[in-house]
Amino acid sequence: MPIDFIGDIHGHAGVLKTLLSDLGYQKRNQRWTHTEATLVFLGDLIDRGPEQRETVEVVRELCDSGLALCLTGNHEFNAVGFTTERPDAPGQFVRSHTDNHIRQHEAFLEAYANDRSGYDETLAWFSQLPLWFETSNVRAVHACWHTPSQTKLNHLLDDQHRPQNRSFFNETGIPGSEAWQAREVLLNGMEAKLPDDVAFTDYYGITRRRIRVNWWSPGQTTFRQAAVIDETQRHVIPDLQMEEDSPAYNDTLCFFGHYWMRGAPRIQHPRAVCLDYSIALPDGALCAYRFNGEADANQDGLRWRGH
Ligand SMILES: [Mn+2]
Repeated sequence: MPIDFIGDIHGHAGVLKTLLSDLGYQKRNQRWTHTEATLVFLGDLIDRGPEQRETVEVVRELCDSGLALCLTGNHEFNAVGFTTERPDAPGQFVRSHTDNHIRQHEAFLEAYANDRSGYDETLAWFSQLPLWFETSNVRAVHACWHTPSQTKLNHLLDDQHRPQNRSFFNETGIPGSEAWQAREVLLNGMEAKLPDDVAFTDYYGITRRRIRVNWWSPGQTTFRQAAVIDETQRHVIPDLQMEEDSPAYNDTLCFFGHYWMRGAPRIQHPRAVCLDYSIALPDGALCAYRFNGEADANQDGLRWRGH
């Protein structure tokens, strides 16, 4: 049976419903049906967009119908972390309540402002979403497939890669801990620190000392080559040699989201396919891939919808 993978939705329920209809999913008598495919969502259902609660409801209905599985994204982790006190720092939260973090999460909080039990129940659902999906011929994760990080988290997860209990959020919420680093890699992607005394100024004028590492393309040996960044901004990254080359994924076909790709969706690598095409932006798209068991992804498998 084919599997449809769907990238980051960020509160755009209307576009999601259109794409689901394109893919042949129908809601009849309160129940979603499809005769020949199932779904895996790659996480980041919430934040940024206008219909966050509705997005969660649609995805949950599909999961409850037995048609879909939803992975956790960094935004679902952060939603749970926003209410989880840090065991190493009582009174502080795993997702700190800085002005910036509150602003990013405000619309989600607002959507549940008069419904405490709906909010609690949604966070409970988020807190049991799996961190990755794996069969013998396909894989999926929100940001980065990285076996060493998965191994480090295994003792906190059940056999379907779901947090066993709150200890997952406690342990992965201690900044700098081994579990924290492993969770960061899977949900936020790999980063590399520039040499001491080296920094660059990003598009928004923020001084940065780290880059997001492209973990899928081969042949990247400098920070400039390995950075995941809009092509128009690549020149601002120092063209210095990295200590280690970036990983160059070449294993079982893996789908992921997270990276805010721009332009028309395209297969950038036959085994590592990003399905996040920035639906949160006015010219972005919500992107899916219909997987039929092939070893390498092809352009014909991509489906998408814009605003
Ligand atoms: Mn993300």
